[in-house]
Amino acid sequence: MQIGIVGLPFSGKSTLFQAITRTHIDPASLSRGEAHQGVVKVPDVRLEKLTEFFSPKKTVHATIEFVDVVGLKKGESGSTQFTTNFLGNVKNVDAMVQVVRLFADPSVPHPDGSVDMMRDIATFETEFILADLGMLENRIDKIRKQLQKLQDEALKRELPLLERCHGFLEQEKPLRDQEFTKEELVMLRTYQLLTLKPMLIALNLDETQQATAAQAVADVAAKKAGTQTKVLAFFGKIDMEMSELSAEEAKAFMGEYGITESALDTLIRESYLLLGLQSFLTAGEDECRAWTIRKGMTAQESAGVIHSDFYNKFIRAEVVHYDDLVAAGGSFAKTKEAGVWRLEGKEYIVKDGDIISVRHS
Ligand SMILES: Nc1nc2c(ncn2[C@@H]2O[C@H](COP(=O)(O)OP(=O)(O)O)[C@@H](O)[C@H]2O)c(=O)[nH]1
Ligand SMILES: [Mg+2]
Repeated sequence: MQIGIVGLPFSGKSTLFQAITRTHIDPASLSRGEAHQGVVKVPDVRLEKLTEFFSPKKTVHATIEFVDVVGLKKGESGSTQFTTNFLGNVKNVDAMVQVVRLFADPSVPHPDGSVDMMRDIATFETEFILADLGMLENRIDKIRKQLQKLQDEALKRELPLLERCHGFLEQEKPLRDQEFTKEELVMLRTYQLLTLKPMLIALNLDETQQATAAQAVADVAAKKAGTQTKVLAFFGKIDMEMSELSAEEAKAFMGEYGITESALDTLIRESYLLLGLQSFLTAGEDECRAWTIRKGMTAQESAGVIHSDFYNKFIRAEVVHYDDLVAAGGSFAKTKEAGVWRLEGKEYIVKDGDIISVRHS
């Protein structure tokens, strides 16, 4: 599972990438436009609390992978060119964070000549819709020709679905906002459609624009009302400087700028949710840990994430929700007294924040 950071040239993609992965990319490799990927810890206050309760030897966070998607270039005409190389790179990611520039800095050029967030957001939407349309037209053509030669049941089911998708795109509706059944989504998966990928819009502001951040987010959110697209703001320059500080230094620094919560922590958590992921927890004196599962996974499947033996030899799961453990002051014994500690079978659907201990043979 991978989140792609996309956006116009100079919008702040590499700045964001370096801030969340806490890495420094060699400026020479940045200017050569090389792709970079990095694994990022998903911030989780629950894990901090469990670490307080159990003082474990080890605390392990869930992780997600980010990639700085490259390949978007300034075209002959002067405006941005969405090359097949770039679109091909985007196909490979599972969800996107689109960085949109709001910072004004005149020393940083804008490929389209001025800072205009709504225009830049629309540019991406249009290009992705066109790419999907082109792809679907080719495929629909091919299927129609094949069906004239031979009556293939799978293709017969696929054709009306692709035609429906084509219809939405013609009305400039991204596919992520349309309703599909599970089976339809399976059929569509092979096409790696760009407008079907979950999207988070991340507005990149200057430190001087803090007062207007909430309004900018509200404006874009209003524009995207009724869609699946999420919107948030970050402060590229400050966030990058902050990522180089220790935890205490970062706190003092945030205080100076009047920031209460790191925008990047929110962005990382939202990205994780965007992928349809959630965490269950394990807690004990050896280790406190967040494990990544997809929404809807059962207790047995979740146990298999810890170890394949746990899947094969699964008997039951001891389950208590994080909130209940906190209410019981961190004592499993007290959660039993309170009746919130349960034994669950194979088919139990694990919830975000469940603390689980697997009983196996
Ligand atoms: N003033 C200001 N400059 C920024 C900010 N974010 C990025 N930049 C600068 O804008 C330029 C382009 O940023 P970069 O992250 O390389 O953009 P990319 O082309 O999207 O990867 C760099 O010189 C950054 O230092 C910001 O929030 N404020
Ligand atoms: Mg870059």
